[in-house]
Amino acid sequence: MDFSEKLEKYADEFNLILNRFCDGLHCQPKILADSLKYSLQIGGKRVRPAMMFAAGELLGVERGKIENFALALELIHTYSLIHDDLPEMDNDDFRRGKPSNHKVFGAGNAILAGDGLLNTAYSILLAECRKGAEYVSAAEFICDCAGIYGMIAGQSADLLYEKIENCNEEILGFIYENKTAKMLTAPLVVPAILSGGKYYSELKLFGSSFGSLFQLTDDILDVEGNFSTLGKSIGKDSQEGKCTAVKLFGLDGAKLRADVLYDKCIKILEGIEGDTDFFKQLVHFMLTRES
Ligand code: GRG
Repeated sequence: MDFSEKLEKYADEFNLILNRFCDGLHCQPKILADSLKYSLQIGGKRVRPAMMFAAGELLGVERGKIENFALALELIHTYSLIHDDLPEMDNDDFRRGKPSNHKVFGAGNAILAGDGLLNTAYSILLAECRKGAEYVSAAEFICDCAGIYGMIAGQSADLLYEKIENCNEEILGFIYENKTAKMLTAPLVVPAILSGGKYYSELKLFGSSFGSLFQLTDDILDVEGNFSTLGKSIGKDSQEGKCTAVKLFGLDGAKLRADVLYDKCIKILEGIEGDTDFFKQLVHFMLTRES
């Protein structure tokens, strides 16, 4: 099976879990359930669940042990996209190739949809905590990645440094690490914790480097990408004066840094025993992606 077939297989397996979750959503009023399902089911690459499933296989952790963590993580990721698209944040009318949640349901309902997804993710994680101490540690790790010392801090810095000219490499590193990389480290570290700590440090470091590469290519695609493959508006970073790698280093400088991060990711993977081919190809996909 080649890389894209494997990614699709993981995404299909995850979508079964997600669809089962959506079928069980009967909250009232109906618009609340509709708005949650809309953003969960309009697409998405499902990179985070795929990474968690692949890391589970690498470390010998049963799928059943990680499924609910993958679900909670994708719920948190989807909430962050809904809130990120709001007029007061990134103000994006499109997400995953479709109108953003607030364009369909209005800003008030979009805020509630995001709140609802975050809240439900925490309920799922809390239920996992009943299973034992390592589940508590795994749940805590996800909460830390998503919270005020993680993604929310990164988003806050991202907003703060819009149009502020003294953005520098250190600030950019903080934004990359917190806004993007931590949510891509969680799917690797959760299986590591559940396996009793196998390759914990290596996978954490890999997640951080891979996450930075992910954001770097996102910055590059905002300049060079196109709407039809990306499914969201292009050119918004420079319109909004965001602190990005392209702004700091230029397009070529950003691409050079992406190559350096690619090499770093591969080197970390080479220090891990077992079949890391999926991750090596994922890194290559990220470096060369168009969507
Ligand atoms: C609102 C607290 C809060 C945080 C928002 C996710 C995020 C933080 C901002 C989105 C803007 C952005 C481009 C972030 C970095 C990269 C990223 C997370 C892209 C979207 O993730 P993908 O490509 O999306 O995995 P799909 O749609 O495939 O799930």
